[in-house]
Amino acid sequence: MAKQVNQLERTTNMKERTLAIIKPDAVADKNTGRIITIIEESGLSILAIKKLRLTAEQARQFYAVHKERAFFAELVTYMTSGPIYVLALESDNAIKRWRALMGATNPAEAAEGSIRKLYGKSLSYNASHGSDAPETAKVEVAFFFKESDFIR
Ligand code: IDP
Ligand code: MG
Repeated sequence: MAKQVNQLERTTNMKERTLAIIKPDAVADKNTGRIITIIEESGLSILAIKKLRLTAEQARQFYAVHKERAFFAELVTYMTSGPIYVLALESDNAIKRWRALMGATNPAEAAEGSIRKLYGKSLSYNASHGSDAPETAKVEVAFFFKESDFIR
């Protein structure tokens, strides 16, 4: 029994969470459903999903790591320009899997069939966000969700 429980814990611990955002351009273009279909068909599970509009303060805080970059003000304007969907996703290797589905930051360099290739317009207006590492995923998921929001 104890062995089975340990086995179960190991299996559970292999699951990883990541934060996905369907950005304002993709929502305005009515690509939300198509992006959620890609998520569902990939095997990533949606633990929680929410529609909201970021305030400038929230956008500055969420993207604080980029605050010294030349594009920071443009990024905050873009991310607050309309509603977004935030999703907590879970699977084995969720962070890498979601970033692979999104494609490269610049849609022009993103792989054929990736979300940014399909729906992104430019390096700034690139349709989606994904956490880039386990530490950032934890912070980003907690930015929008609490543990009791997650439904399996
Ligand atoms: P990522 O979203 O692929 O992780 P980051 O380098 O973390 O890429 O940049 C965050 C976001 O800032 C990008 O998704 C994009 O919307 C925007 N961005 C990144 N680099 C540039 C740039 O050089 N000019 C304008 N916007 C940019
Ligand atoms: Mg990033």
